[in-house]
Amino acid sequence: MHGTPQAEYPQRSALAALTTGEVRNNWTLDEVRALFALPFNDLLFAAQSAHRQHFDPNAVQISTLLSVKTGGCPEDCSYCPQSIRYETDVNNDPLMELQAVVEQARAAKDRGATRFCMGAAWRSPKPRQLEQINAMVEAVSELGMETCATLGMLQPEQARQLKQAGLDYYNHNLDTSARHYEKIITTRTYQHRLDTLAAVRDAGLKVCCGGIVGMGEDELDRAELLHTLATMAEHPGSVPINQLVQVEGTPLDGSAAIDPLDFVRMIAVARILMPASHVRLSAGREDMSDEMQALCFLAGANSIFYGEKLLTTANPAADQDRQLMTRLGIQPEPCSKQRA
Ligand code: SAM
Ligand code: DTB
Ligand code: SF4
Repeated sequence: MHGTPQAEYPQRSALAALTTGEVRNNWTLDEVRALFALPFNDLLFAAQSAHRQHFDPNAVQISTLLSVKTGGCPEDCSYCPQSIRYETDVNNDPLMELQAVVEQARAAKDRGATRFCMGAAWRSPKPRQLEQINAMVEAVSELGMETCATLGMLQPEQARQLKQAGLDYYNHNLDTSARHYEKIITTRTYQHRLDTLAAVRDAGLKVCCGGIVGMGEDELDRAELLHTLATMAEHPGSVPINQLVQVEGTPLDGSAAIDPLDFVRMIAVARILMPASHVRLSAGREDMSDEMQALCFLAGANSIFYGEKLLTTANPAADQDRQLMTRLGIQPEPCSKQRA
């Protein structure tokens, strides 16, 4: 069989440009689509090369999630078991007590997590609720952990209060492309999400923003989501890529599963577009083989949620993850608060 001569390979020089790890905010949608169209090996080569320009390729950042206020949410996100509109097994629990949150954070730290992410099933926090969250942020910071919160939409003043309390990251996902979004959520708009992200960034908080795949979107939707993230004035410091966790009772339960290699492509394209950001292999790892996760790390994922629970659904057991990391020679990334 005659191979294609290297010199004639049309994408060779374009591919080399992708390996440099240059941080760009001017990607075109066509460029993003072309990345998705690359042969798998070329894509993974470029992603891993870009990754190495900015990160230790054998280190993964470890975050632990805690749902500090669970269920009963008025929003209609059709993937979410915490919406009051869908009948799921999730209980409605009030906001947790400060001491209980601190105990969970300490336990997560003892198990090796460096970031503690507190999630609340709200459309947006009320003033009294934000005061209570601020107290949690202060207490978790005092443990020497990085803090993250995801509480729904924020006004600029609320973002400033969280910053004042010592919050490091705020998670607020775009979830999908602007055009697919309307099929997933009707109670808040894409623009609401962009406004919250602007408030978060303007307050000096680090942005954690990504999306979900496996919600019936096509490749163009995935390209558009990543294009929106990668053309922000500043890339989000943390980009969670979630695979839909299908939960009985939610409208998206029963959605067609995506090809695992397409999930890996999503990670690789995110890595190339935002080479200096942490890309989190986020929800959905319970449904992924070790081999698929290894490919995600090769594609440039360098953060995970650690601990047997996400917010309301299962995550791999901590010892299972430790074993996987040992098999791959992956070390936990040191905490930025301890490095200083
Ligand atoms: N209520 C707040 C909000 O939505 O802004 C914060 C918590 S919410 C659960 C945080 C994110 O979790 C969502 O934006 C979505 O991306 C992700 N998420 C929720 N349910 C999920 C599921 N079943 N599978 C994958 N990701 C999910
Ligand atoms: C993110 O992108 N994924 C996390 C976190 N940010 C808040 C949430 C995943 C939730 C999965 C469904 C659940 O456990 O309820
Ligand atoms: Fe509520 Fe957040 Fe779930 Fe949407 S994703 S229903 S806002 S908890």
